[in-house]
Amino acid sequence: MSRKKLAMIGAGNIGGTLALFAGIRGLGDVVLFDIVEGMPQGKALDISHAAPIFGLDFSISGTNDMADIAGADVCIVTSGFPRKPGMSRDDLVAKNAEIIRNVAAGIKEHAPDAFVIVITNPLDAMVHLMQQETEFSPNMVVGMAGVLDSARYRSFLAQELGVSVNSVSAFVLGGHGDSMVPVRSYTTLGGIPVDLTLDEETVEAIESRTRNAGGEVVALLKTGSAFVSPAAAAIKMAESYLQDRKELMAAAAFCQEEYGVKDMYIGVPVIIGAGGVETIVEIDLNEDEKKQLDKSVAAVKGLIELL
Ligand code: TXD
Repeated sequence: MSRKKLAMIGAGNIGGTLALFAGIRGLGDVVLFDIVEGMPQGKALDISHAAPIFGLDFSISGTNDMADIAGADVCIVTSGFPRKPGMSRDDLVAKNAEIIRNVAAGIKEHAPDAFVIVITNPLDAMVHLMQQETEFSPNMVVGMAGVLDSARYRSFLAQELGVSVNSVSAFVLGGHGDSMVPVRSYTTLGGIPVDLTLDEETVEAIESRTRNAGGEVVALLKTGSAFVSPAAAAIKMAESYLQDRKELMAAAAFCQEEYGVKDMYIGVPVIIGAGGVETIVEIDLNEDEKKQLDKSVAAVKGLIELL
């Protein structure tokens, strides 16, 4: 059985890290595509030199020709530009929308059966646009944000509690922006509700830090945004698809009426398997969480209207 093929559309900070992680996790062969001459080729060559050291058998190539993504099983899209200090994710809309339209046309032509994971910001608007432009079935187009935001929430909680990250279960729903919704009522330390383990003020502070975690990294890096954790999050999603793992995770999925959301992408709990986004899981939210989610949906709607 031939290896799967993953196409990384955009070979920048996240794209290059995606390629490396895909190789380390043995997900399949990798093609790195970018418009910058030579850069994807150079990154692919460098990663191929690491393969013998880690004993990784996969082919990896870089290209400036979109046709080389032909037949990809998974396309992970980071093409676009990251925020600079002081920029909001919304400031990226016009700039990145044009890029996503071009990329969508290429994926539609060369990888019509691919599961498409969009990372480019502003995420919820870009994944919505990707599905519209490719006209792929919505279950085959998903946005990566919730896995990252949930991981940030879990990381801060685990640090505060002094426990293994494996013992903290949490997820963040809604848009990938300041209005994201850490769902405290489902956040537990090994099944123990977080409200029984930490005081209200501490949890509030952690949730606020989670909302701003991307901005915190941008402010420290000054010349770019987070790239290791976003890449890890997208690889987790690709793995669940390629290996039909049917893992539950938070992701930007197309809601037709779920959570009262009509025909748009928003971060919700989903099951990802060989059918792509196989199920959107509806959970009961408390009044405050419902209010926060409605606010987040409105913020995403505003972004989509800018497209
Ligand atoms: O959780 C999330 N979804 C966010 C997403 C987490 C972190 C970063 N987020 C966004 O991902 C960020 O705001 C950007 O919009 C994307 C990619 O971030 P990255 O840090 O990888 O940006 P880079 O290093 O600038 O890489 C972008 C690459 C760059 O090499 C460009 O040359 C390329 O995109 N690019 C293109 N590639 C292909 N096709 C076209 N048209 C194109 N235009 C630019």
